[in-house]
Amino acid sequence: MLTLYTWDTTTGRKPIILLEEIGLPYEIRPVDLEAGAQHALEFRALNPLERIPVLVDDDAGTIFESNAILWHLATKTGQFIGEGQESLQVMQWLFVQGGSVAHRLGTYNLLRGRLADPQAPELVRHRAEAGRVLEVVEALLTGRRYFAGQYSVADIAFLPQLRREMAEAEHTGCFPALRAWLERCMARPAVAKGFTLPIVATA
Ligand SMILES: N[C@@H](CCC(=O)N[C@@H](CS)C(=O)NCC(=O)O)C(=O)O
Repeated sequence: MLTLYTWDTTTGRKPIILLEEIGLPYEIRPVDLEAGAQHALEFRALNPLERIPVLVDDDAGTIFESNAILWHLATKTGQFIGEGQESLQVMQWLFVQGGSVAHRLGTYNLLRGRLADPQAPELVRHRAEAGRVLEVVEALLTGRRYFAGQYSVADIAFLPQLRREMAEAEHTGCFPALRAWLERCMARPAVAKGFTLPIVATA
């Protein structure tokens, strides 16, 4: 059995999308971050970092860190992991997303919501960093349909944050290749379901 501890956040949606793609049965255990459930003793026993998502795989053990969960499920099932050099690219983009892009887009999103002055120096700096990320992704997707050639967990890793970012008015009319990629991904039933599935206890 696969049990996913998660919540309705960009990071928390990633493994749901993949679980919907691969079609293995799984259960959801909501971890209400607003209520502080991530600090509960039982949850800390699963992830001492007190962060969602966490996957408990009865066949393999407990794993946290969203992109590690994606990698685990993809290698376990042999799906969405790429072949040959594509697989190397999949791993590369997982590390890039988790190691720097998540932080850059996440920090910018946070500051945008907090700082009223659009010219606040901190906001300007982070807008530039986020913009650089979006330009790199736009250039990449201008030459290919998905991050690593075929649709893979690399796309799933980037999807929730890039979807949120593209919904911002400031990007209206920009990044056509990124938007086309987003539409391709959103047309997949598992992706659409992964974004809308209620995060409620399923067992
Ligand atoms: N790099 C981690 C980030 C995990 C993370 O920051 N999760 C957030 C929700 S998106 C969380 O659990 N926050 C709880 C808290 O801040 O107390 C991953 O990809 O899994």
